[in-house]
Amino acid sequence: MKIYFCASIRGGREDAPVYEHIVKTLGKFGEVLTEHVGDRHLTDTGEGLQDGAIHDRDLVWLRQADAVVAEVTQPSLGVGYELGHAYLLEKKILCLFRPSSGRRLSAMIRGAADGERVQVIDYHGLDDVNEILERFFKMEAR
Ligand code: 6K6
Repeated sequence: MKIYFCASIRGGREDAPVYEHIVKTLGKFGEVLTEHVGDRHLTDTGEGLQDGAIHDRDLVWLRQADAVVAEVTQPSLGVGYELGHAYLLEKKILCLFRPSSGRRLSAMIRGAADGERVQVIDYHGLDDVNEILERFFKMEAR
């Protein structure tokens, strides 16, 4: 199972510890192609790649992925772009959103959910993540 994890980078890294926890938990379910997104020490210089190289490499990984998991609480243009691609590539998608942030999730993300191939789950904290992922990947295996 190849998993593409998306979360905000230049959109803001305030939730980086949350991303790190999700990436660690995702490791139980498969190979996370984008582990670096969960690295709380990631800086704005990133891995030293040009933006074009990052874009092209990430889209190759996205095509290879069996499932896409996104933390969407912090709005990010990059994550929205990746989710649009994943949707059109007919990937199985799980978006995780924390209502306690006080934000409202974009209608283009929440409105894409069909409860099966595309799921948007509201969660409250790190303790919820494992169970949500177990349910998602059990459905994925069917
Ligand atoms: C690190 C910090 C700033 O730039 C970097 C290096 N850049 C990236 N490296 C890998 N993936 C990236 C990078 N920038 C964006 N992405 C992809 O877009 C990731 O897969 C994230 O899911 C998403 C984040 O988009 P923004 O718009 O929040 O940066």
